Amino acid sequence: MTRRGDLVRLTGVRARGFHGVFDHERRDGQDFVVDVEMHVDLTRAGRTDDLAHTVHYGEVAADVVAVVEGEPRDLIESVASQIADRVLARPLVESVTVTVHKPQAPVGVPFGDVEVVVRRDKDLPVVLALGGNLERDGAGPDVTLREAVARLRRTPGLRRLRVSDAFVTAPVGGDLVAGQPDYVNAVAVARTSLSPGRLLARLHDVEAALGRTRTARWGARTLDLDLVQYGDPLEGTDVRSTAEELTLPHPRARERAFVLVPWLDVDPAARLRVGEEVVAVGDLVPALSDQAVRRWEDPR
Ligand code: PH2
Ligand code: MG
Ligand code: MG
Repeated sequence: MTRRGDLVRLTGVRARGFHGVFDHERRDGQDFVVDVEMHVDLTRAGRTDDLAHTVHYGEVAADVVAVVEGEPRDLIESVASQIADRVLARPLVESVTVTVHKPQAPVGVPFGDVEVVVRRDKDLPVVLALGGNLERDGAGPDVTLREAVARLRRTPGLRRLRVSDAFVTAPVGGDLVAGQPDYVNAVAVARTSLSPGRLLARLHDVEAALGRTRTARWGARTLDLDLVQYGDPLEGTDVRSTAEELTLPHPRARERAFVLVPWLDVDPAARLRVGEEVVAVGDLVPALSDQAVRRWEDPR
């Protein structure tokens, strides 16, 4: 996947602050000028004309001013990195460059400007569920899952991918899945700088490349890649969304042994947000013992 060059750039935000190492800087204050450059996928905002699909530059400017006018710091480096952290906390921002200028700095000789530049990428944990129950070109779902993992590993912006064992699971979904073959399921955990929407688009691309067709909802499939959780619920960085195209956390994960058992396999400390609570995945699994899940064994 190529990184698009879409940006939102806000420059010259000016505010008074009391940052600096010298007493007179702490006492008298001075102006700081800040530029913020944000990588945001603007495809959707451009198409829909909807502010919800981009970052609100007015809110970003208010964040900048709050940091500049806030707790005095010795270094503009730390002012810049505080601003970067706040900007990155916005769900759609994938990376940010913050420049803090200090045009009245006590440099001691005539000078034009002094500035520091910090660049930060988003880095959040994600949980992905993999599944499939149809052969593809004569190869079983286990082979398709391995190929999917290889493609996920090659995805720019997705790092440190770790995958559970594969599990053979009975189809869950009552009448909707009646008569379907067993599934092979696995869970991958990774870190990402991609926004939820961009990550989902990548999952759809990998599904399509590996033979997924979308006919009946919950129809048998070669490959299903679902985004289960984005961000860390213990740190409050998880994204919650009720949007139809991407509901986060995955609304049915909590009741599906075919997701929770592999997740626990790859991360015994796994936590899932359930409403306002954050629960240990290990505490959810015992109630699901009626769902058949067994570790897949390579027949070769
Ligand atoms: N996926 C479904 C519906 N039912 N059952 C199992 N065992 N595994 C799945 O991956 C699965 C399912 C819809 O995504
Ligand atoms: Mg699914
Ligand atoms: Mg899906």
